[in-house]
Amino acid sequence: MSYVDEVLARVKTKNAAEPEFLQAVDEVLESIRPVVEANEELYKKEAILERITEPDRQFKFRVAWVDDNGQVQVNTGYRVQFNNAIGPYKGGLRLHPSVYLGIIKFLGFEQVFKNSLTGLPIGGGKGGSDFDPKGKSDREVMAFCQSFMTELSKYIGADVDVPAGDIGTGAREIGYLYGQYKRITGLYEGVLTGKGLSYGGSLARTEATGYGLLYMTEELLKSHGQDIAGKTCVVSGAGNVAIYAIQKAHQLGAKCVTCSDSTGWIYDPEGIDVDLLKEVKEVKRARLTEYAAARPSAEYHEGRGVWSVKCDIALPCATQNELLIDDAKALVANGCIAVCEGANMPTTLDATQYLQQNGVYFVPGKAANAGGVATSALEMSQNSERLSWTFEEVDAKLNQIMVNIYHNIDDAAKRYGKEGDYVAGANIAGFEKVVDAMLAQGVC
Ligand code: NDP
Ligand code: 2IT
Repeated sequence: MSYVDEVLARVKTKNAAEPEFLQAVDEVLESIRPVVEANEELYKKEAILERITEPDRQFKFRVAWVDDNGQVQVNTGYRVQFNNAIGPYKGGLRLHPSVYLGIIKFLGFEQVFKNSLTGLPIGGGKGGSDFDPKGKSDREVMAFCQSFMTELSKYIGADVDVPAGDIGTGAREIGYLYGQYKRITGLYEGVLTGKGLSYGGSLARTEATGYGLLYMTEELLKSHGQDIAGKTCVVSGAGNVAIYAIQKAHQLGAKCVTCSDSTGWIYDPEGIDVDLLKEVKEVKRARLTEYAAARPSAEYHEGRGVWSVKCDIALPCATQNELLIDDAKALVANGCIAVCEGANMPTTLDATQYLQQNGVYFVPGKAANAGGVATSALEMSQNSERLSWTFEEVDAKLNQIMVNIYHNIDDAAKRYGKEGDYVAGANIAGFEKVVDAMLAQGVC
């Protein structure tokens, strides 16, 4: 049995109840096979694959808080510190009822390679809770965040582990978390990113993941002799990533005709009205039915369905495993030429393979959505030097980082005879840097 197969079998036995984590490990280990085969003896002796698939440590804790009726509520909090070979642990906090250890581990594992691809000194981690911010008052969200941070503060620090936003964690939650960290530790330091602009946040961090996704898409198309202007895009999600992906797509001359949330989706043939979407989702925290009610050109549909709309480019920006094999078939049948993932692992393995086999350019989330964490690292730099850069400065760096990532993953794929396979390219390029640092630092 090859070393990759041996470790895959062991990881499957050890983590049998965590299908998302197994899916992420499977994809990475399968696609780095050629690198491992070329270094099999060394990697096996050093147990590189065992070490890279086992988090450095994971915390699981009770989060008790009082709701508006005076009732005590209990949630579970998590922080998985996956790998800090190339820098302090870095990764978001997800607040969603579906959160359990397997989700946080899959996200933390992906983050290791993503953060490596940014070219910046950040290791991989992830955290969150099964708390659902939906329908909660601001006071309830604050009570949860304060209780969550009271425990989390023991494990993080500006040079140790720097959390940020993810699903359900936006500017409001980061503010409450930061306030509590400061209160407990007395430290005014860059321990979180995605902070408000009045207390150490970076300009362009809010926009960064969506903008970065479009900078990647633009470079991908350019490298294949195509122009993003004039293209029709379908987008899923209606949160932070989706909103700013749509905004940048429109600035680049493309048209996004869909978005979605957890209950339904919008088809708007005139192009999504970003200001209205922001009002509905960021300000009112309402359903997409409100978007449709305010916009005569928009149709609202219950359930899922954005991938059935004819498009040139698909941008999944909601959550994991939201683009399935039948969706991939519909995209191919409708002439889609590119899928770039704004979310983490939104496309299932069989759907990914189908898209690639049918000539669709496919850029995985760990490369395509890396602009968010890259800009978080830029926020850390600004906090360290106690300065803040202009929007244009940060945006220009973000653009350059995304262009560099595209060429790095393209080159890595070519080096191993897998031209155009950006999944392999991203995993190989991300892996190489982390392994180099692990080997240099000895057994740990
Ligand atoms: P938000 O919470 O801002 O938005 C998430 C969106 O996806 C919402 O519209 C939500 O619908 C929808 N959604 C969430 N879960 C589901 C579900 N189970 N089924 C259907 N729809 C769902 O999160 P973000 O935009 O920040 O994150 C979106 C994705 O991007 C995630 O995969 C995240 O990990 C990834 N990501 C985020 C980064 C960031 O900087 N924020 C960086 C890189 C990746 P509803 O409004 O109904 O809740
Ligand atoms: O998945 C991700 O990269 C994020 N949620 C952003 C993490 C960060 O630290 O900015």
